[in-house]
Amino acid sequence: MSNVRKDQSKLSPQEWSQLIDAVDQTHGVDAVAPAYRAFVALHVDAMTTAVGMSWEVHTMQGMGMVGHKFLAWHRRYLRSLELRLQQVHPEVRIPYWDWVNAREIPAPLTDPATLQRWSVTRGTFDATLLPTQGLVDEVLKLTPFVAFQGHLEALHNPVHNAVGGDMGTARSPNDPLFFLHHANIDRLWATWEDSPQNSNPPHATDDLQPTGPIISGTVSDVLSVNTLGYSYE
Ligand SMILES: [Cu+2]
Repeated sequence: MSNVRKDQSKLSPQEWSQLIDAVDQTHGVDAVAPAYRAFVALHVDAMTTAVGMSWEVHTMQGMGMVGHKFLAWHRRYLRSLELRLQQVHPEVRIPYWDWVNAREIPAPLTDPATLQRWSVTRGTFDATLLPTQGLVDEVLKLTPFVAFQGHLEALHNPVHNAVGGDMGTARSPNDPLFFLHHANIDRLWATWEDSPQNSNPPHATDDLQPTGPIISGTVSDVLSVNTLGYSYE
């Protein structure tokens, strides 16, 4: 199995340049669908439109919205982007940003020229907002699924705010760092799933929405990363 998502700190310069080039090539006006901007637009819809909120992708306090499908939806969403990037460079994998151990934004994704090409905005990075190992360990012990997912989503939010700019908004995927952050969240879920005492989601038969080139199938279709064709190093 070569579809292994690596820790971003272990990527070779060549792996970084292929990843960045694959993102570049999905940005062009004549990029094959789904283009990068379609991924961004879908996430904006998920957070800002009444229909999008019915997809139950995020928990939004004060709006009565619970992210029943937070983990499942983002797993499908990341995998779709990864498959799209592999149409450009078949060797590309989405690396994960383990912010517990690497408490800076990965250097190749701080290059001003690259960020400008992608129209990415960033705030003032605040590493003190990044979760610690102790917090991650607490969340990994939680069961059943609903408690685990809710706390993992809550733990993931401050990372968005630590980076700021696009990452702190509904269009957070405009910053490709989004995908490295969410790959780490997905990896923690996969780790949790490996424990035999942990239960599956109560919403397993629900469809992931909206059905289209990026999102399809049900929650139960994405409960195994191996079935989806990848794994974590
Ligand atoms: Cu999201």
